[in-house]
Amino acid sequence: MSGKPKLTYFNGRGRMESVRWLLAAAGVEFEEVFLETREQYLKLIQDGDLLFDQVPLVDIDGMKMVQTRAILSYIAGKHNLYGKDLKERALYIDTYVEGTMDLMQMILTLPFSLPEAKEKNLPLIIEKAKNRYFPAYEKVLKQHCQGFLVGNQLSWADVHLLEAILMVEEKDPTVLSEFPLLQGFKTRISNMPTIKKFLQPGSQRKPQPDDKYVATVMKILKEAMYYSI
Ligand code: GTS
Repeated sequence: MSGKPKLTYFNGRGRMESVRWLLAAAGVEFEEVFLETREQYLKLIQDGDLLFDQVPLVDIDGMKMVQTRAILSYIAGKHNLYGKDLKERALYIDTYVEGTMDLMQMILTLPFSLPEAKEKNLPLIIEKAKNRYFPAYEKVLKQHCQGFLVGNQLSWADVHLLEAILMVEEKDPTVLSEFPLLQGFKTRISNMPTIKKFLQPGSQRKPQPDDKYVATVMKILKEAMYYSI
């Protein structure tokens, strides 16, 4: 075994994309196994690798971890991206990450929605980004004045917020126009060497989900994954 974390998921963003982002930001190389068939997924269940019969699955430091938040907290803690004390973790980093997760979750589920729900929900998501989430992070940056959301160094909260900003900008490129501090934040964090590398073409960052990705996930999980958000 190479010692590199091994990520098992579909060949697309989904819940695993934030894990890819965080490992990349920490400068950690990782391997990926892509699920292409239902048999592969059933075998993971049979082998006892999926505690709740769900992916993401990350093989790291001799552990087979499931549950995205648990995986992300472990990586953040291991690589000094999780604040300097309990207060920084709970009051700030966990809180900010939960906010960006709520925003990202709405976008992640969009491709699995029925066409009419998709049409209705996209403007609502952008409206929420502009009126709820981005004003909150703009305020934090204004009050904190350190260039980062928490403390004076990069944390999981910054990496997660940048991922969320880029996801929303793919849907509405003007979304940051009213948020000057977030614009500066985006430029600064995007230019940190490990993150800059991850943003280059050819990295393990995944593209926006297309119909093929949605069909593969649905074939493997055999679920009618229609969400009504
Ligand atoms: N809370 C879990 C996490 O965050 O890891 C949820 C994981 C989850 O629902 N995974 C889906 C799954 O394996 C795949 S996806 O939503 O990430 O595309 N579902 C199978 C099932 O039977 O629930």
